[in-house]
Amino acid sequence: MSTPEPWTRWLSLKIKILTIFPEMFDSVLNASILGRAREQGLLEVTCVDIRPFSDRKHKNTDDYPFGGGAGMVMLAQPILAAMAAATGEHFRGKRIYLGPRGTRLTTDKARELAQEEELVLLCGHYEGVDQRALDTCIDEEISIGDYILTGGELAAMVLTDCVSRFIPGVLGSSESPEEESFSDGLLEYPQYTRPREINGMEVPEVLLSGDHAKIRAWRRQESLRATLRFRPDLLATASLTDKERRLLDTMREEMDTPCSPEN
Ligand code: 21W
Repeated sequence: MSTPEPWTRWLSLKIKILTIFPEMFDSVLNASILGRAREQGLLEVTCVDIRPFSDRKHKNTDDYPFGGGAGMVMLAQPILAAMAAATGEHFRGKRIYLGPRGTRLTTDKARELAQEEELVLLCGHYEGVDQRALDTCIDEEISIGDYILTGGELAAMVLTDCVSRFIPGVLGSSESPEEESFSDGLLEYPQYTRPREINGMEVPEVLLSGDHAKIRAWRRQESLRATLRFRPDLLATASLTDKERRLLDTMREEMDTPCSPEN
């Protein structure tokens, strides 16, 4: 057993997920980094099944939309009751609805949500949720991107995963949530591990040199190259030195030059 880091006691995030499909969450929350974070008590995630809160005879959670149209709408009553049970009397946190019209989830938003004591995530399913439930028990509506899912459950898992990385101690002590793609506005550099050669492909020599200044410079250069190639839009807002901007100009010229025996 390793010695616990000093922060294991004083910061933890509680997340309650309101859903009609609690079983969808089991494998995701128990595996890998999230599973470890929960074992360490850094993250407390519980799923609240909405269905038992329904006061209808067959515990229905949805009904036909007033005004007609395709699909079903989730009932306000079981959601309001489940939310009341999840928040109790002295709730101090944020109640979030995962929905396609919400504001887009970003790294900044995830960092901000990790500062909360408690989050309640409401997952809709089918064609959505009775607006009166959203109006009275939701603080914020969040979407994970411009594509249509079948429900909010996968979005709640994405949000839980990406918020958890900002809880101190969740990542190993050598990893930082700020050193990843997007945090400094650039994409990540390519990585290599053993063996040194596979199918005739070698690991870039500099990574074997042991010269850490040279390795850092190479990685920065390759981050710039990857960003130029895959997400050139990010370069407009990345903080770059004049030297780096000149390097990018050279890379752009190389990209525009077709490969031929003459050049
Ligand atoms: C899809 C719910 C479409 C509602 C009014 C008139 C949560 C999501 C979801 C879903 C509709 C997220 C309608 C990105 C997503 C989610 C299911 C709209 C049709 N309403 N982030 N017609 N994309 N999706 N219903 O889909 O719950 S976060």
